[in-house]
Amino acid sequence: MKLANKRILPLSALSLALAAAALLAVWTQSSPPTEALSQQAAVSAGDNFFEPKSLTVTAGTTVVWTATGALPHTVTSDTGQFGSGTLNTGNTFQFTFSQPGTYAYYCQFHGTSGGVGMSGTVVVQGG
Ligand SMILES: [Cu+2]
Repeated sequence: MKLANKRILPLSALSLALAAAALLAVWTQSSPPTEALSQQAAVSAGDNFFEPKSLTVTAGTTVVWTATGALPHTVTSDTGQFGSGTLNTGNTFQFTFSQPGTYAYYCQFHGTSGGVGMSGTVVVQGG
């Protein structure tokens, strides 16, 4: 049995080294470059509200709206800076906010500009 043990030990050490090398390779490949990191935030468009109604993000964040209700909705900027068109259930719309400020929007079917009815705001803070 002693001879058998001596043969197994080096093999086990080699297996461990190979496993460690494999793990390191996977870890290295799955680490994204720092400059490619981007922030995302999510808003859902329900019937008939945006959740969260007010969202605060840092500049450079991409906000993704998802239609989660049964009714069609839109994500329409009060000032015309962005507009989704009609979103049916499961559809998404995204917009990247690069400049700090407060961005008001509404649903064309269930609200109007100025925060009336189905509406929301995205507050963008300096990165
Ligand atoms: Cu709506």
